[in-house]
Amino acid sequence: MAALFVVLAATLLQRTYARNYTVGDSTGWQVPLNNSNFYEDWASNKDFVVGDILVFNFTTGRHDVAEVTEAAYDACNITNTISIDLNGPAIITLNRTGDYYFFCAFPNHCSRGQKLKVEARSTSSVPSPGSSPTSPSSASSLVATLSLFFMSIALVFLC
Ligand SMILES: *[C@@H]1O[C@H](CO)[C@@H](O)[C@H](O)[C@H]1NC(C)=O
Ligand SMILES: *[C@@H]1O[C@H](CO)[C@@H](O)[C@H](O)[C@H]1NC(C)=O
Ligand SMILES: *[C@@H]1O[C@H](CO)[C@@H](O)[C@H](O)[C@H]1NC(C)=O
Ligand SMILES: *[C@@H]1O[C@H](CO)[C@@H](O)[C@H](O)[C@H]1NC(C)=O
Ligand SMILES: *[C@@H]1O[C@H](CO)[C@@H](O)[C@H](O)[C@H]1NC(C)=O
Ligand SMILES: [Cu+2]
Repeated sequence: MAALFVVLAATLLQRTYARNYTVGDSTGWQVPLNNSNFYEDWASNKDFVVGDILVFNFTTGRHDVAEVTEAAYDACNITNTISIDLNGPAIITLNRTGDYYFFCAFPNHCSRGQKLKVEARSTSSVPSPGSSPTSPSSASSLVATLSLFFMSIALVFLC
């Protein structure tokens, strides 16, 4: 019974680690009308981790989602892309740590602000090959272990 609760608690915890984000929320993925920092602002208060999913919601044929290098991103240079998703909504899983650069490769959409940079950090549940024991993830691992412990205790007392 206790083992079942631990599994249940672990499942609940796990869900808090992989999140599904709709880029731009209700605005979706389009050329921002009045704020060219719109997507930067959208990302600024979020904490992305490996496993999180970005949903770029757009109408196929009006926009696209290209993953590009930092240099291409900074210059809005659409010549070369790492990958490109032409069909909306595009679903991209952040499957590695580090910076990701996206823009819409339609002419002038990037320069008008349809660009997004996110940084995915590692989690305790999905350690990256490069993470060391002194990395910040050890702190979140401790928090995860403690909350799992208290959640199991709480669940046992509830029954
Ligand atoms: C994330 O959102 C997409 C699109 O709405 C959906 O297809 C997918 O199942 C969702 N994934 C999770 C883990 O919630
Ligand atoms: C800016 O544009 C967004 C849509 O892109 C709209 O929802 C919002 O109301 C606009 N804000 C102002 C101040 O015009
Ligand atoms: C995507 O955009 C369409 C049309 O604007 C809207 O109906 C739909 O609810 C949006 N989906 C999400 C996940 O925001
Ligand atoms: C865009 O990038 C390509 C290589 O990816 C480079 O050859 C070209 O000069 C760049 N264009 C500009 C305007 O920087
Ligand atoms: C992440 O996903 C992309 C696209 O699906 C794939 O090309 C890449 O190999 C994946 N990277 C890792 C580290 O799994
Ligand atoms: Cu576009």
